[in-house]
Order: sequence, then C-alpha cells, then structure tokens
Amino acid sequence: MIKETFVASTPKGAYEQAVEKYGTEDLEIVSAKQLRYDDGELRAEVVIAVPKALFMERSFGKPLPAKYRHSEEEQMLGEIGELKAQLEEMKEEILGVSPLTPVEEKVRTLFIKKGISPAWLDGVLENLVGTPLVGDASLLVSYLLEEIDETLQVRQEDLSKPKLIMLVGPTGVGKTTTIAKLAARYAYLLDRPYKVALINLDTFKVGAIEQLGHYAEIMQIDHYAVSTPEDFKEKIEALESFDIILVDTAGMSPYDTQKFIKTVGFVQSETVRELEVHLTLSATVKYEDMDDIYQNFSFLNLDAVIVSKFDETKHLGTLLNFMLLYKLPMSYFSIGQEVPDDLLVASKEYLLERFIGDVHAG
Ligand SMILES: Nc1nc2c(ncn2[C@@H]2O[C@H](COP(=O)(O)OP(=O)(O)OP(=O)(O)O)[C@@H](O)[C@H]2O)c(=O)[nH]1
Ligand SMILES: [Mg+2]
Repeated sequence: MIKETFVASTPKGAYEQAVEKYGTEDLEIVSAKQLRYDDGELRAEVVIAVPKALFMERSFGKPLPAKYRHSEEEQMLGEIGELKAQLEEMKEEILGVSPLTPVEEKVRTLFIKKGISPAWLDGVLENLVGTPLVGDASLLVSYLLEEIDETLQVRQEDLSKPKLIMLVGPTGVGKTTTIAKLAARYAYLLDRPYKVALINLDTFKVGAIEQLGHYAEIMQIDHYAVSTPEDFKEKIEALESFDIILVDTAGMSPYDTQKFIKTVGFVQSETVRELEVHLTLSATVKYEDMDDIYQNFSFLNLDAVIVSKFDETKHLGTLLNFMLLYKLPMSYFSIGQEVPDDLLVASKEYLLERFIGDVHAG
C-alpha cells in the first residue's frame, strides 16, 4: 500500500481532495493532523493508504512499469512468509520443539541480530535439512555468506556510450555530494577525460542550486537548473555532445507524494538518451524504513543503488538485507564526505568483508 498525503487548509478539504481523486469515500485513513508549516500557516494533512496500482493509475494515468507490477503481490507473499515464520516460532515455543538444529538456531539468531530477515534465512535453511552443514556452525556461516555473495548484484561501470544518470533518494543521504564525486571521477580521474554536464532538478530546497553550482564551478563543469519535464527533455537534446550528464534531484521522504509525482514526470519524459536511475541509500538505513523506501522509490524505475555513508556504521546487515530482498545491482559506494576521494566503484567483496567483520564481532 502507498501512503499518500493530502494537504489543505482544513482536514475536510484535504479529505475531499482524496475523495475526488479516488472517486469514493471508502478510503483507508492512516492519519489526520493539523501542522504549522515553516511559512507560519496552519495546514491539515490527511494521509490515506491506497493500493500501489490504483495510486499509479490515478496519479499518472499509467499502470505500474512491468518490472514492478508484481511487487505488491511479492510484498504480500513476503509478509505471509514472515507471518508463517512467526507462527512457527510461537508453535515451537508452545510445544518446545524446533525443526532447526541447535547450530541452525544459533546461526539464524546471529544473522537476524545483524539485520538479515527471518524470511530470507528460513528460505535458505529449508534446503539444508539433513546435510552436514546444519551441525557445524562455521560451515553454516560460510554457506550463508556464500549464498549472500551469489544473490548480491553489481552493476559494472560502462562508459562506452553516452550516459544520462539520475540520482534519487531520501533527504540528506548524499545525492549532491555523490554527483560531485562522480563528476570529478568522470571528468578528471579516469584513463581519459569525459565531457560531463550537471543538471539540477531540485527546485524545492533553498540553496540546492548553489550547492551543486559550487561544486560545478570548482571543477569547471557546465551546470543547469531545470524545472519542467519539457525543459529537461530539451536540455538533454542540447547537451548531446556531452559524454555524461548527471542529474541531481530533490531529497524525498517516501511519503512525499507531491515530489514523487513531479519526479515521475521527469523519469517518464522521453529523453534522447536512455535514463539510468540510481537510488541513493544510506548504509545506515533502518530495518523498518527499508520496505517503504523500496516500495515508493520503485515508481522511479530504479536501475541501481548507490550506497552512501558507509563510514557512518559498522552494521551493514540491514543494507545487505535490502539488496537480498530487492535484488537491485549496486553501482557506487560513498565512504565519506570528501569530494572527490571518498567514492568507490561498488564491490561485493567490500560490503561482505565489512559484514563479516560485524558477524565475527557478534
Ligand atoms: N559521513 C558521510 N557523510 C556524507 C557522505 N555523503 C554525503 N555526506 C554528507 O551528508 C550531508 C548531506 O549531503 P548532500 O549531498 O547534501 O545530501 P543530499 O542527498 O543531496 O540532500 P538533499 O538534497 O537535501 O536531499 C552532507 O553533510 C555531506 O557531506 C558519506 O558517504 N559519508
Ligand atoms: Mg541534494
């Protein structure tokens, strides 16, 4: 389900907007509150929960892109899986029996503590019944790490054809900083200089244009601010001679419907070169937020994930879990604030080594 927020001067007004959009009063209201905004005005926010397909149809007049069309069903299956696992656990507690060996229990608990979801672990452990692995903790840990390694995907950096790369993601994850690092990498740090231009679509945040412009001026890279999908399309055409165009966007909370709708407009504009959308995700992402982030940002036809703020945590289980569940390839890692140094091309080894360090610490 998508949580969509309607804003008006009164709760009734906000509710009526929702009724008008969905043509029914049979709406699931999640919350309704009055808030004083930064401009001093009091406004009412009504949040409703709507099925993703319906939201997509009513907001954009289009069904969900094929690659995400099953995600609600998959999400439901995932939730049922989790529920089944919880029921099994309750049954075991009541009956005092577990289908898992003591070694499996111990290793499972350790991985769950580190952020890996019970549903994923149980799917793997199910296939190990009767094998020697279930009686040997270190073998079992190696096996699970191997499974994680096989499931993770990396997107190779390929600059052989003209690129159009857009970074999207929650607020403050490091999109603009990463754009600056990527721009420096492509323009100055590779085997040959690539011709790079920057486009800023963030017309929401005060100072956003100056922030990106500041980096662009230091690096002597062309930069532009664009505010409509039509201008975006035209600008991409005008920048045809550039090897790489990097596009910065406004940070969005997963519930920020207005910004999503605006950004979907850019993603769907038929640009002359193929658009790659990279979700920027902080390595410090919370387990409870993971699903909402994926469900909402998947509207933007994600191609890859850039992981930022690797330096801010030792615990990478939740991030790993995100990659295991949603199977998006990783493209780059941001490992600190320094532009351009703190950027790595994504590698499974780097992520797994850090995770293994954490597992051993546990
Ligand atoms: N520790 C650490 N800080 C980072 C990293 N990447 C970015 N930051 C810092 O995070 C803060 C926010 O970075 P921005 O690049 O402005 O983030 P953003 O996603 O563009 O933010 P919005 O546009 O407001 O959504 C800045 O202080 C950056 O220096 C990183 O990899 N590690
Ligand atoms: Mg930014």
